[in-house]
Amino acid sequence: HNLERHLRKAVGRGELAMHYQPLFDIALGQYSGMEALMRWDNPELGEVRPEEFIPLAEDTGLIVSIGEWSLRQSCRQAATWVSQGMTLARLAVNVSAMQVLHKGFAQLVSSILAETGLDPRLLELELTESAIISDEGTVLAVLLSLKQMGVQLAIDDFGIGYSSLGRLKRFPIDRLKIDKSFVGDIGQDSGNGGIANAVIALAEGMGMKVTAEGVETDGQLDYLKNRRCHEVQGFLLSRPLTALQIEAFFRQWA
Ligand code: G
Ligand code: G
Ligand code: G
Ligand code: MN
Ligand code: NA
Repeated sequence: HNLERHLRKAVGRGELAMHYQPLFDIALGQYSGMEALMRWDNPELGEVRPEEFIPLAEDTGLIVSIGEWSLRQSCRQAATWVSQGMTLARLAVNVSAMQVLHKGFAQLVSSILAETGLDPRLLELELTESAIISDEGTVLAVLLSLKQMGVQLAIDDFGIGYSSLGRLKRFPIDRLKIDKSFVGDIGQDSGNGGIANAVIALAEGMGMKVTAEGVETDGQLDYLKNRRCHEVQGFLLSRPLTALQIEAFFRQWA
């Protein structure tokens, strides 16, 4: 309850910040975009981990306003970077199921794009499987509006939820992100990459792109490269960076 009280005031008090984790095209060995990740630093509580405050924000409904802040802030930052000549490639932003189902979500995205001037084709929204298992008609209509604007859609943490393959096929999804637990299995006796490999094949079969998250070792990177995974993300390549660190990253690499 204490946490909730603080979280309610976090946006207004400027305690939230966006960090950005670079993504890499495996075949080209090149930067291919970034994922925006929210951070919360409270004067009393210190840094609260997203694993702790995102579920609380979802349970209390606060995710609707906090998520709107996150989307606007990261689109504004990305548009600024583009105007400065940086090769953004792609900005991926996480959205919770409750945000997508909240009335007017597609309109909100459209307004934020218009207001910030970010090219819709540079924006990708990462949905969890819970977003696509909820009321099919409603979600499908929202996703189709987003696709019409040119926004790209990804399913995050793929494989740990309950989405049916039939529904996945009917939805306008561009990309699957292999959950980091399955990437962590690569090179372990348990699992040993079988699920990661299956998700790569599934994406291929459905004509979708595939990104592996949580890549921490050269062995995992080699495995994913050999199996033609398109893109990787993880501490091996880069941790999530502050906006200032991203600018230094661009000066060095892009
Ligand atoms: O960055 P980290 O792995 O700690 O994030 C933990 C979880 O919080 C992830 O599941 C991620 O999708 C979620 N998350 C991070 N930033 C945002 C955000 O801006 N909006 C929403 N809705 N979820 C986020
Ligand atoms: O659920 P989602 O995929 O949005 O969460 C991304 C989270 O994963 C971020 O909070 C980020 O900090 C974390 N992350 C990114 N790369 C790695 C990694 O290589 N290993 C681990 N354990 N976590 C990672
Ligand atoms: O600087 P950092 O610790 O984020 O980078 C870790 C490693 O990730 C680097 O040694 C490099 O091999 C790889 N890397 C980071 N950025 C790029 C990039 O833009 N292009 C390529 N090819 N590799 C990169
Ligand atoms: Mn994500
Ligand atoms: Na997520």
